[in-house]
Order: sequence, then C-alpha cells, then structure tokens
Amino acid sequence: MSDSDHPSNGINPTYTARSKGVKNIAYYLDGLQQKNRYILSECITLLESAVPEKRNLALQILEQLPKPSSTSIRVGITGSPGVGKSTLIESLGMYVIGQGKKPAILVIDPSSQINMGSILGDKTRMQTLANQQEAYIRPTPSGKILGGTSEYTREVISLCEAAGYDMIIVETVGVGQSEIEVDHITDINLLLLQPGAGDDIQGIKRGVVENADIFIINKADGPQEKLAQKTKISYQAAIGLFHHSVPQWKTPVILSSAINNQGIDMIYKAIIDYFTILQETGILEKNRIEQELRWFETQSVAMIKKIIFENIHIREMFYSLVQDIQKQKTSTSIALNKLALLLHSKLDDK
Ligand SMILES: Nc1nc2c(ncn2[C@@H]2O[C@H](COP(=O)(O)OP(=O)(O)OP(=O)(O)O)[C@@H](O)[C@H]2O)c(=O)[nH]1
Ligand SMILES: [Mg+2]
Repeated sequence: MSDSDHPSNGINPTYTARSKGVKNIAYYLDGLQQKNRYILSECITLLESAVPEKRNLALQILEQLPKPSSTSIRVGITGSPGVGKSTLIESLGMYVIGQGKKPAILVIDPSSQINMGSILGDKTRMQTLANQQEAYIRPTPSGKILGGTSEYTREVISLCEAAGYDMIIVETVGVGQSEIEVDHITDINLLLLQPGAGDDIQGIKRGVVENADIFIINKADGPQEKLAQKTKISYQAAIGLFHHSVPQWKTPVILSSAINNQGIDMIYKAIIDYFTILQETGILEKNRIEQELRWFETQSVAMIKKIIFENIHIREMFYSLVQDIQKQKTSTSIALNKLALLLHSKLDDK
C-alpha cells in the first residue's frame, strides 16, 4: 500500500485503527525503506503496544533497521505551556522542507497518557505542516518516564530516521528539574521563552538554562516586541555567566515571531551552525554514544529491579523487613544485611 493511498494529513494515520493484524517483518522493513509514512506509523504503534508479541516484533524491526544514509539532526524544543512551541515548529518545519530536508515531529505531551486523539485536534497546531508529504507528525504520551520524554521516543527516532526523515524535532514541556530529559535523546536543544521571562531570571532553573544550546524569545511581535528585546538583552547577560559544554559555541539568543514567520531563518542557521561544530569536533558521535550508554544503564537497572521483585521470596522478605523497620523491630543495616544474604543465595550459581 503506498503512502498516497492514505489521507495526506501526515498525522499518525493509524491511530483510529485499533487492533490490526500483525504482518511479517519484511512488510515493515520494506515499508520503511520505501519511506512509507503509513507503515512508519504502524511500526511505532507496534513499539508502543503492550502486547508482548507486537512489542517483540517492533524490537526485531529495530534490530534489522538499515543504517540511515545520512546523519539526521535531532532537535529538542522545550518551553513552558503556551509559549509557542508547536506554532514555531510549524514555521520551522516548513522552512526545513524549503531547504530540502524532511522533518519528523514528535510531540511529547506529559498531560496525555490515554486520550491521544485529543492532542491531534487541539494541541498540535501544525495543520499546514501536517499537509506536507515531506513531514511526519506523531504525538506520544510521555508514559511513565520522568523527564517528559516518552519511554519509546528514542526508538521512534530510529524508525523515523530509517524512513528517511533527516531532521527530528521533539517538542516537550521542559520546565522542572526532572524535565530536562529530552537532552538525553537530542543533539541540539532549543529553549523557547516568553517576552518578559528575563525579569525573573533568578527563578529560571539552572539545569534548564545550562541544557539549552539556542535560546529563542518567541512572540516578539506587536505590543510585546519591545519587551522581547529587553528580555533578549537580559538573557544574553545571564548566559554569559554559564559555560557551554562546547567551547567553540557561543549560545545565541534569537527573537522570533512564530505566527509571522520571523526569525525562523536565524533559528535554522543556528541549528545548522551548531550541528556542524558537533560533527567537525566529533562531539556528536561522542554525545550519542554517551546517551546510549546512559539509557542502557538506567533501563537495565530498572529492569534488574523489576526481575528481582518478581521473585516471591525476595518480595515477601522485602515487605516483611519494611514492616519490621516500621515497628522498630530491626535496624536498617540489619535488614539490609538480611536482604543481601537472601539475594546472594538466590543469585549464586549452584
Ligand atoms: N503573538 C504571538 N502569538 C503566538 C506566537 N506563537 C504562538 N502564539 C500563540 O500562542 C498560543 C500557544 O501556541 P502553541 O504553539 O500551541 O504553544 P505550545 O508551546 O506548543 O503550547 P503547549 O503545547 O500547550 O505547551 C497560540 O494561541 C498561538 O497562536 C507568536 O510568535 N506571536
Ligand atoms: Mg504544543
């Protein structure tokens, strides 16, 4: 089935289709190779599935994915709710297409875990972009992972890259300490700010500021334009206090009006400039390997914990020790020691 057989709204065409029959792996791999958006959506749906058979198939697909022909640019866009992330991505996405690239947009919505349909209608605000054949837009619920990024976003990125998308843009609300996780899956991070945001620069979380590579003061239009300029100056001053991890990079503060398409060219240029530095210095590859390792570590620790707690003896002892501590029948160190002995006895090869 070709992409053109489907309504070309670009937004996740499979979403309403509930349980479709699982096809063989060649169907998916061929579909991705042919850059078929419909099959890309099917692959992502498999990945997100709670059905082990589907999830396993998705993992096999991931394992057999061909390497993308070019290195894609992975861009994270964060900012408070309503600052204009989606509107900016729409303008930027159209500009990116004009530059001969294919953008894939992953919208991570922490507030939405179940009713993903509502994101499509109310939240993406990317109708023009969604109508482009060159673009792909996929909303994902943030699931259980701290950090506002979806559990599967990393894998979804791989699928999009295999399907020929060479700029992956991840939109996420990133305002709290735990919500800077997007920078663990992207190469470049854009922080969107409102005009006037510089007034409370003390209140801006250091982690968020330090994790941004490009600052954008959006809504620099109409009555807010002057205020946006002021905000830019105060941000430039504040940024001067931090050292960017890439010494060659001078973090820019860019004014934009997403609704008027202003500043978009400068944002694109900054993305390309920064990405070029990352590539030329080898930092890109190093960062991506570090991200993989970090992901493996956190995921494997979570998995080990889950598997251990599946053991009834360990689980029972754990909860009985918790009760003993509560009733002050034992001390923590003695409880830990007992638990360690049990774990060792279970793990020792016999
Ligand atoms: N004046 C002005 N309004 C803008 C601009 N960009 C976005 N808006 C408006 O701001 C509102 C929020 O825009 P969104 O793009 O949905 O913001 P968002 O950051 O994606 O919001 P969430 O996804 O809900 O966190 C909409 O009413 C937009 O029309 C801009 O450059 N100037
Ligand atoms: Mg949005």
